[in-house]
Amino acid sequence: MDQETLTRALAGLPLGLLQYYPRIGSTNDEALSLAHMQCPDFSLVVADEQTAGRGRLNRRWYTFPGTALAFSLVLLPNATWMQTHELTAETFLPRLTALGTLAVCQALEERYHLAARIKWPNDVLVDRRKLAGVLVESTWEGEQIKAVVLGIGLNIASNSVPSSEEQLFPATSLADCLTASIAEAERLALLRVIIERIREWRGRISGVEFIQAWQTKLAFLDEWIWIVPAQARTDHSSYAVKGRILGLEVDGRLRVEDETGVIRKYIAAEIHLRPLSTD
Ligand code: BT5
Repeated sequence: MDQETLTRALAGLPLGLLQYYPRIGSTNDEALSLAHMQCPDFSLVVADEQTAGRGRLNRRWYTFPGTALAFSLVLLPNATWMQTHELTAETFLPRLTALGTLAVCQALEERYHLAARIKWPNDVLVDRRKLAGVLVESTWEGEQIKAVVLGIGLNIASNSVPSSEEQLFPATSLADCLTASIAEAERLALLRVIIERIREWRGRISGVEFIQAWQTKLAFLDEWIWIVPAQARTDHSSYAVKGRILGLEVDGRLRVEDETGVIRKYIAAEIHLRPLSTD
């Protein structure tokens, strides 16, 4: 990949700036500094390698040279947008994470007929293995969100997958899912479709159809799984409880039934999900 092939592959998309880096710390950091410098809406940073890629709670995200997609989009949620959609910051940011995961799922389905699913809140799974992760970060001015950075990492080649000791959850790559090697042009074509889907859903992010589309893509829907509190150090924590995923609230909280039939609603920061068995 280089700036020229990237520019060509994304021609016609309504991007602000388009910046390519062969190697960078984190595309989210670069996008956040562009946002601080008041870059135009829908600016995009793409890298072929990240040396300090990160996930949630400052966990590492590995992007080995030329093996994956790693990119960050700057979205400017202007006041009109927020008001029109009657969304508060609490309900807005989870939807942006969903915007990323949903766009990735739809792009994978469209291009390769893969049944990709969202492991709430921010992972994309294929065959119950993690293929992509989404990290949303934001900058604020007082009570107002100034800019949102939507970062996506997606494993393309088999050697994009970190060693099993580095995987919090079993991981995979597009090449492994398709049992084929993925050409450079295909990596770029997939990037284009993901960005197109983000652009389409972005304008409809407040509607019920967005929540419905998000819900239909949920992994483990109607299944009993482990609900692990976010503070627990291990997945096998004695604090983990069994729950059955029922769906989503309109504000993006996950609705879960516990073993006694009580229905609980969780926000993303409170829990993570693990299947009962890893078969
Ligand atoms: C995520 O966090 O899954 C969000 C990842 C977002 C990465 C993108 S790349 C572009 C942009 N720039 C950045 O710096 N970040 C974004 P989380 O759910 O917290 O998962 C992190 C965990 O995933 C780690 O602790 C590892 O166990 C695992 N992991 C790391 N690299 C991986 C990879 N390439 N494939 C699968 N799992 C990985």
